[in-house]
Formats: sequence, C-alpha cells, structure tokens
Amino acid sequence: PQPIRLSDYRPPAYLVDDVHLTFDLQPNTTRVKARLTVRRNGDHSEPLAFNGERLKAVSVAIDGRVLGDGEYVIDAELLTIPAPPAAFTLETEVEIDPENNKALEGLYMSGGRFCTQCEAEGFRKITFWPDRPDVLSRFTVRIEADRRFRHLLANGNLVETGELPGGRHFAVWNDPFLKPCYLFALVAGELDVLEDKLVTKSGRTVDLRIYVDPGMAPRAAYAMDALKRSMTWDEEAYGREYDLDLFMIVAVRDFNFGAMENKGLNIFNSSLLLADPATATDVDYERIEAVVAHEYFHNWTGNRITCRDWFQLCLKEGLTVFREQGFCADMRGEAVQRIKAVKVLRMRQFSEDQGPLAHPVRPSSYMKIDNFYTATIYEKGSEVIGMLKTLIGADAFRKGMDLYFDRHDGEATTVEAFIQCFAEASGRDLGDFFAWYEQAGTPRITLSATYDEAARTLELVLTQATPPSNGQETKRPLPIPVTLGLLDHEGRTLAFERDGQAMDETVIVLDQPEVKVTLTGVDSLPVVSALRGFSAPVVMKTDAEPKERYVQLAADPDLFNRWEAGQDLAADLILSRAAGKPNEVGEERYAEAVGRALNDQASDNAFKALLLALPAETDLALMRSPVDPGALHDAREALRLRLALHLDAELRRLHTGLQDLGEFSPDAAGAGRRALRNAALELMAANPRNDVADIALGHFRAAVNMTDQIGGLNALMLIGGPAFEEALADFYARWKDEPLVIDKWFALQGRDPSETALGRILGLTAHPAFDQKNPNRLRALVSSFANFNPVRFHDPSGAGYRFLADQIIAVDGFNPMTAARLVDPLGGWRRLKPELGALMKAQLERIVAVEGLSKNVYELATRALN
Ligand code: B3K
Ligand code: ZN
Repeated sequence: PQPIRLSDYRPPAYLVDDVHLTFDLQPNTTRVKARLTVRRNGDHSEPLAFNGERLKAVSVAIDGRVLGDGEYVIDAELLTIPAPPAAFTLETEVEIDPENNKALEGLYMSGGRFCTQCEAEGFRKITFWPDRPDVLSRFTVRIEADRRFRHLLANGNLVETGELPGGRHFAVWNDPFLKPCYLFALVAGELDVLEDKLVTKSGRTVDLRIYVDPGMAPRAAYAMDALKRSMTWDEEAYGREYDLDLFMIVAVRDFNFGAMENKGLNIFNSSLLLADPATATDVDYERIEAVVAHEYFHNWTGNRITCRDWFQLCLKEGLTVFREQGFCADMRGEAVQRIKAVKVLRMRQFSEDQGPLAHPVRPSSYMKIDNFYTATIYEKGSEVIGMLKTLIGADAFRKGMDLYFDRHDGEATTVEAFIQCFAEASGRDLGDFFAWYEQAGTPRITLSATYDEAARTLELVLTQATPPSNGQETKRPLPIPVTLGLLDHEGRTLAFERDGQAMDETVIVLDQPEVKVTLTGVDSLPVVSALRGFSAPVVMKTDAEPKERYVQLAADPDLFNRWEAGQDLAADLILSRAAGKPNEVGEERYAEAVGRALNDQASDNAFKALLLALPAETDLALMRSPVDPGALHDAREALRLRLALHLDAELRRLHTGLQDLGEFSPDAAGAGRRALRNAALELMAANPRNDVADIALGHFRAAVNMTDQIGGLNALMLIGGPAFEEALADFYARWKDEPLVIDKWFALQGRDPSETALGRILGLTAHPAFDQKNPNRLRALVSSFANFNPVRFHDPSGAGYRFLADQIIAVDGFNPMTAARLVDPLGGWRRLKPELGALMKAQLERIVAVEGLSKNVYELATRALN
C-alpha cells in the first residue's frame, strides 16, 4: 500500500453542490439512491472518480440517462466516469448490508437500530461520493423504514413525515448548512428521548433531544445538563451561538470510539452519555461532561469551519480539545483539571512521541487516516494552542479566534490559515511557531540557576533539544514558553525584576538552543518554580536539589508545580530503588511531606487525591531505558508500602471522615471528596495489616454509588485473596444486566497486577459476557490490560504480548479500525530490556505476516517494527 502525502494535495476535480439521498432501510438489503448536482471544478478534462467501497451498484445515470457498460467503471474503490459534462445530475442506486457491517463504519446496526459513522472515510461505504472534507454540499435526506424503526433521524431540520404502504413510514430532513460528507448521520430505531430547551443569547429557542435505549432516558439527564452548560459557555467564552433550531444526540452501544460531532445529530458511545449514581463513577461523569462539550464545540471548530484535507485534522481536534479543556477548567477547577490533562498527555502522548509511532501534530503522510486520531493530534494539538495563547496573550488570542471564525466560516481550511489569523491579531511573526506543527518528538529542556547574593541577581540558563524521530533526524529549535516564578526557602513568593520591571511571574521564551536571562532585585536565595501550569509540552531537567522540591511541594502557589514537585521526588525515589539503590531516608522524608500536604487546610480534596497517587509505572518507564517493568512495579510498590505505613493514621482518618453524607451529587466538590477517600483506601491497600481487607470489604459493601463500589473493589483487588473473589462474584451477579457496569468488571480485572492475575485475564475471553465485536467490551479487557497493567502485560513468558497479538489479529478480520487502536502497546519494544523486547517484536512480526491484514493494522505494525 502507498502512503498519501500532504504535498500531493490537489483541489477536488468535481464538486457536489446539492445532494438528495433516499434510504430504503432493510437490515440486510438497504437501498441508497443518490441524486447529486455535480460541477467540474476548474478547467480540466480529468475523469470523474468518486469513492465507493462495498457497494453493490444497481444503476448509474447522468442527467436522467442510465449509463451502459463501458460508460463507467466500478472497481473495489472507485466509480470512474471518463468524460462527464461540465455540470450534470448524477444518479446512483446501490445496495448495502448494514446488519453484517461489523467494521462499524458507514451504515451499520447496533442494538437493532440503524446508525452511521462516517468520519473519516466511511461515507464511501454508503454511496458513491468524492469522500474528502473539502467537498461541501447541501444535504436532503429521505429515510423510509418499517414502522418498528420509530424514530427516523438525520442532520438538520425535519421537513416532512408520513406513512407508506406495507407498515412503513418516512421522514425527510434538510440540513441548510454546507457540510463535508464525514458529518453526515442517520439513525433509525425505537428509542426513548429526553427533551429540553435552551434559549440562546440572541433569544432563539433551540430544542434539545437526547435519544437513548428504551428505559434509559433518566440516565441522560447529566449529559443534557452538560450540553446546556456547554452551549452557554461557548457563547460567553468564544461568542459562538448554536445555529440550528434542533440539536440531537443519540447513544449507541457499538461504537469504535467515544463520540461523533455530526451536524445537529451527534452520535455517542453510550458509555460517554449514560450516567446515574448507581451505575456510573465520578470519572464517568467527568468524561461525559467533557465529551458532550467537545462534540458540541465542534459545531464551530470542525463543522462550520472544517479541514481542507485530513492532514489538517489537528485544526479541528487540537483546537476543540483546547476549548473543551477551558470549559472543564471553568466547571471543575483549573489546577486539578490541568494536572489531569498533563497526566493524560504524558501517559499517552509522550509515550507515542518516544516510540516508533511518533508523528508531528500535522503529519505529512499516512496510509490510513483513522490511525491518526492520536494523542499527538488531540492532546499535543491542544498544548500547541495553549502555548500560542501564552505567547501572544489572552486578548490577542481571542481576537485571533474571532478573526478565524469571521474569515473562514463555511470553509474547509488549513493550519496555516488558522495561524495567520493570530499573526494578524497579535501583529507578530509566527513563522517559527509553525515548527510545533511539523516536528515530532518531545523537546528536552534544561534550566540552571545561579544566584549572586551580593548583586541580588539570578542568572538563568535554559537549553533545548528535541531528539530525532523517524524520518526527522535534525530538529529546529522551537519557541518554548516557560512560565516562571520564584519562592524563598520558607515558601513565600519572592518578587523580582526583569528588564527593570517588578513582577512575581514571567514568561521566558526559549526560542534558541540556549537562552540566558538575568533576573534582578532578587532578595534571597530563591527556589525556581519553572514551567508553571506546564506551560509547554516538554521534559524539563533542572539543577534543583530535593530540598527545593520540598519547598515547592509545601507551598508553591502554582498548584500544578506543587503537585509536580511531589511527582518528581517520588519518581526519583522509585527509579533509584528500581536501580538497586534505595534511598530510605529520602523515602521517609517524602512520606512526611505528603502527610503535611494532606493536612493543608487550604487545598481541596480533589487536589489532595492527586497528590496521594504516585507516578504511573508507564510514566516511570519513559524516564529510563532499558525498561524493566517488573523492577519498576516492585519499587513503586515499596514506596506505596512506605507511605501506607507512615500515613496509616492519617489515611484511616480520611477514610472515616470523608464518608458521603446525604444525597449523591456529581459536582466537583462531591467527586473530590470521594476521590480522596478512595485514594486513601487505595494506599491503605498496600498495608499488609489484617484489618485493611475488612475495611475495604466494608467500603465495598456499604457503597451507595458506583464510584465507591469500584473504589472498594479496586482496593480488594490490590489486597487479593478470598474477600476479593467474593466481592468480584457479587459484583457480577448484581450487575450482569448492565453492560456499562460489566465493562467496568472486565476492566478492573484487566488491571489486576497480582502475581496470579495473568491466567485469569487471558481466560476472561472465554467468559460468556466477553464479546470481541463490541468495542467497549473488547477494550475493557484488552486495552486496560495492555495499557494499564504493565507488570502483567510484560510477563517474562511473553504470554501478555501473545494475547494482545491474538486479539488484534482476530478483531482485524471484521473491525480494522478498532484492531488498529490496540497496536500501540506493542510499539515500545525497543526501549524494553532485550529479553522482553525480542518477545514483543516477535508478536509484531507475527501480525505483519498475517495474510489479508487490513491497511490500518499493517501501517501501525510495520511502523512499530521499523
Ligand atoms: N471526530 C470524532 C473522531 C472520529 C474518529 C474517526 N476514526 C470524535 C471527536 O474527536 O470529537
Ligand atoms: Zn473531536
């Protein structure tokens, strides 16, 4: 297979201005008739070549004349018409089989309902079409179906409904907005609906409807609330109002990823929509809020202004993640949200960036675009926009956004055009900034500080270097904003002067391989608090000593850096122990400092819960190579034990004192209290004292919400033994009819680090409730194991790797997109200790050798090998 390159971009040869689609829905034989108003784009004599895959063609006609053999060609990927007129009507009719579409792309069936997923290139499985985001068309859609498919939904406004003979009915929808075909959606089936309304700032009333499985409407209430808050927030934060009179969301159970922003008709994975206290955890609530907002925000950043080509994916995704993060910070607190976002970035994006799958925020070639819905495009894409805002300031940033919305509304555009808006709004040359989009890899920066007591100056020397990544051997320096402040050794803010101006905080732009800055008026030996708020997605090394980290952990006014100081200290202790040099004194000192931070009356529970968690094994694995996952796990457990023993009384006090009183509320304060209580219990689980298992079992049994039930079960899992077995069985028996809860049951076991867990995990694929064809269930077991259980995944026998490869190969047979999303954990073989690396590599080789492998898996597995 040949890669597609950004440099080969050509405007579309033919445009489609209007389309009229008619769906005659039948589970196995759906007929799709399409009438397209086609126009040649520019002066050329190229043939018309429209995409089409797995379509059984019934007829092709131009201007009402049915074409005969020889007038067109249909192969596995294209409909080609050699010499069409300059402007004409193209009519096609095809037959498709939604029932047997297990790739969950195009038109398929889930839970007895029809639904669609078209991004990125699924529309070509519905009808012949120039399936690319720069063809913008006006859609009218007529749906005909048996009356048992009660709701017939598509994008835009409902213009007509009616009865048909034979127990059938129809609905016609018209979307007045131009859109690319990837935003097309259709849903047909028996559903319950939760309805609400919102009045926009200009006084228009928008009908809001969330469609769910029968009986589930009450569980959509939180998503509805999140939707209304998102709509209002976008008006306030970005001046963006909703544009149709109707906004619909539909939840489906079989979905390849989280959710999809189809114009006026979002389709969601039910796991990111349905919640009530009994079945959803606080983490679920938080994700629902974030994803509902994200998909809604796409209406402006993605739908009204879309991407010219798929290389520009970050234009909509990075920007929309950035907007989503702004919303979540406003809803739940800036510092805690920032810490959580950075944890995700490090775990997913930094690991991607250090491995063979590293790619720039704007890639320059791909085989399957579906493989590029990555943490780099999304999370680093958002970081890049955050840096832009830091560099030009909030006012110029908002002006740039306004300009972008004004200038490009209704267009399919590029990252260059987006950046140009900020260059104009700020009056700055942002030429250098573009390297953030073009260069893969995580920059390493260093910072050293020299204090001159007599002169009261602090000299800062910062350096940067980005390691080579595949295809990019040498890297240019990037403009890196480093937000920085000073503390004295008592933890008080220390003012300083920069270029003669007094201040508490400054942004140093590290835009050369080395930059020197001298701060003046520094009254005493400072502790440098650098990269505040994680002002750039880099790895920073400083010459600070542990005692300075302790000052920060106790008192840094930048809460991100306060948390980060604790993480740095813990990581050093764990890494030394894993290298055979335990620092017992340091470990005690760390435990004491964490104890003091827990008692800080001024900081909130959610923040303390984050403080209590040690760096993840996957993060530690990025810090040294070759990686020995077993040694890292043991060293981390040793520090957990030390904390558990040292803080025993404190943890018990928190566990008792933070019990929920009264009604469950999913808000930030309630969630923070439960998070801290469950974090305390999780740490207690490291303590071998007998009564801890009883406490955990009591916690599990007394739980009145899913957050605490899972918290209890998690602690029991870490303790192991009969109490865990009992609770696990009880949990299953109680929830066996709730698919989203049973997903949690699988996921929890997938994460079980205990020595005997591997056999159970591998055996779970034979459990009657396991279902490879349902992506949620598959990921619950397989992804949670491969991504969040390093010590068992990296079993010395290689059985963990073999298991993952078996799953990838099997799932690739029917759902390549989801199979490909499982490949990532196999990309790390080069950094592992050699025995393990060889076993992992062998599994990649086995995958690549499979005959008939999809392009999706082939692309990632071969890149992982090279
Ligand atoms: N745009 C979709 C993701 C589509 C993934 C296609 N493989 C959801 C989102 O980012 O909002
Ligand atoms: Zn998105």
